[in-house]
Amino acid sequence: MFYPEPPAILNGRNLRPADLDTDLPGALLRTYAWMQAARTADNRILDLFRQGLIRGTVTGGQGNEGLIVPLALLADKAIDVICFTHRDLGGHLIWSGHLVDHLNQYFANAASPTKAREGNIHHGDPQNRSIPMISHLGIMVSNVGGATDSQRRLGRPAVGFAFIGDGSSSTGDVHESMNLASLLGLPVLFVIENNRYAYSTPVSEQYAAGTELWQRAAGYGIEGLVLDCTADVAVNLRTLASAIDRVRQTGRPMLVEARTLRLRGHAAYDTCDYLKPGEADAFFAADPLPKLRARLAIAQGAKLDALDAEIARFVEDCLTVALAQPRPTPEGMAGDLFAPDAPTRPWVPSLDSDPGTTSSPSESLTMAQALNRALHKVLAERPESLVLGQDIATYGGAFKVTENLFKEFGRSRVMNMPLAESASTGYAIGLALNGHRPIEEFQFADFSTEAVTQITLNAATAHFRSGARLPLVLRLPCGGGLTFGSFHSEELESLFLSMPGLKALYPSNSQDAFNALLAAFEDDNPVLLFEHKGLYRRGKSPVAWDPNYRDVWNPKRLRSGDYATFVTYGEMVYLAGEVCDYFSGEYERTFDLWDLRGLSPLRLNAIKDSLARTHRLIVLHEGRRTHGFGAELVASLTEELFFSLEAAPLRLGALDLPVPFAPELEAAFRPTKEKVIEAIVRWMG
Ligand SMILES: Cc1ncc(C[n+]2csc(CCOP(=O)(O)OP(=O)(O)O)c2C)c(N)n1
Ligand SMILES: [Mg+2]
Repeated sequence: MFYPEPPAILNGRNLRPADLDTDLPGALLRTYAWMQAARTADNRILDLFRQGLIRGTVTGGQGNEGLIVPLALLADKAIDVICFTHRDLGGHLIWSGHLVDHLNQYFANAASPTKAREGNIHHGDPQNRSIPMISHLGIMVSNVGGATDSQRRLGRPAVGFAFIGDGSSSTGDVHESMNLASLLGLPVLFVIENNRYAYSTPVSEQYAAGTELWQRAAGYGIEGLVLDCTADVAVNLRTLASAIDRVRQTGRPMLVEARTLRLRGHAAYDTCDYLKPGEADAFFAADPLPKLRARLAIAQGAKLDALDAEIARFVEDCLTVALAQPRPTPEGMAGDLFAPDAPTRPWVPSLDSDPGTTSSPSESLTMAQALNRALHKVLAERPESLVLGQDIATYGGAFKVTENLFKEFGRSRVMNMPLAESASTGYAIGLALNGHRPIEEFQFADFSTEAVTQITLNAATAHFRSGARLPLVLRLPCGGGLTFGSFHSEELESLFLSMPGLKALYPSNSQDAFNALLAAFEDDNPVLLFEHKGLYRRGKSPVAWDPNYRDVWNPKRLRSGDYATFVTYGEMVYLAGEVCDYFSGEYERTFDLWDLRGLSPLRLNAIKDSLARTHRLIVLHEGRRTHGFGAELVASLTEELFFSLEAAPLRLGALDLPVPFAPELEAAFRPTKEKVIEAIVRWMG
């Protein structure tokens, strides 16, 4: 790619607080040059959108340069963490890359930072700690907290920058994240870009306590301040420099409300007819860019005209290059959904971690104990690991799976989290994006619905969008049969796995649970680990160090038979075993019984071979039947073998109802041995 040479002044991407004392005119000129470059590029992008050369939408940063340019110049691009939002082109230009790279993103060229898989300004530079945004505002704020904490854990005195619009300041994630940052002591500068409107909605319809958004800081026990970014740029540079320095030194978060502008409405298509008479004119009158220019013109005179012309030429040259770039092709798209297989870790080949202690080759453990041992092993052997969740520290978790870990590994590795599943998951995502490998426990799988955006739209799509690796294990105590009712009994695999980019394991015994935790931990993708609550203490079974622990991604044949192929997973494995006993005893019919174990990606070849031999398929799961995971299994298993089948596939699951509470009702809702036998007898005719 040819990169046009930028004007010399744009080769300087940094300002240090000392520069403001030693050479304020030079610092202001550099700030002006970047503001002008951002404005020129934003204006040209708008033109090209109107000409139909840019698709999607264009949400310009015109008017926001007085905030984003000083801040990006002052940040330490070598260690700090940032997530720009949709008014921050100027920040992107300063943080990393060349204007052509950023234009490639707008044009959705093959060479775009998202390989044209995301549009508009939804890109970042994960390798340089610029976290790509997703549309869902507020969601990335906790990611910044996590990645910044990761930097600090690695001994780097980083500051994180999290941007929030006046509108997005109403999202739950922003509140969860500011509270979390205060609780954990995360050095994040939260910046509210208050441009008075969220699309057409004024601040007064976002926040009942007036327009002083910075005052929210007090509610989280953090410092807050307000900054008029339309006023004196020199003052703003100094204020931002001292806020950044304060966050860097104290390690505490801080909230800045930046009063800024949105000169071109919400987006290119915005008619702006909701503005009051004269309001648009007032915005233009407050524009910090011409004001700064007028100030500099006194000393610089005609030199500024030359600089503007040079910047305009540079932007045009970059546009010419970007417009000539190849379009993307679908090649490689499917292969980029998941990060490639990660190397295995050099585990101590024993259940324990101390090579000196020779643990017995196998121990009899409950599934909860097996998971506890695996977590212990991971924490002991992998410094990049940490465990987080509600009540998991001294209490050891609602199901005591994390018992004693806190005592040994302490608060920095075994972290109690507040009731804030979305921000906690977002924090874990941020840690993972920066190279840590968090394991998050949801108290009950049900509460993961609080974090659906983080899990399905943010974490699951990260590799596809940006090539980033996101090693994250989400432990989900799931399933019913325990009289816990609708909100503590769900099976959520079909909800989550209908979205691309998540891996999932669902072990049914202690050995598989131990193996699954290691396999999930090693994976460079978000992995859902379904743990059926009814299996935590169903009994003890032998667990040994298994060098083939990754085999847990594959289905396992539990019994051999020839009448039908019987596929299930989770707690239903035990029920299915009893059903197999019944049919071999009463009907002399044997089933090839499979424990699926890996739910995503599906590896079905061995089961297909079985079906090619038996010609009959039974699929059983605990979750609801309609839209259930069994529908996918039946379709995937039979589509190539359809004409060899001797019976219609039998798909068994729960009733299509919320999980009812009373044991009598729950028994009617869930598959039971009697009901499964009855259904199979009917099916056999
Ligand atoms: C959670 C969420 N809801 C709705 C939207 C759709 N939307 C995109 S931008 C926008 C307005 C955002 O306003 P604000 O946070 O003030 O940022 P601004 O656009 O003013 O910079 C809305 C509602 C979204 N992106 N995210
Ligand atoms: Mg706004």
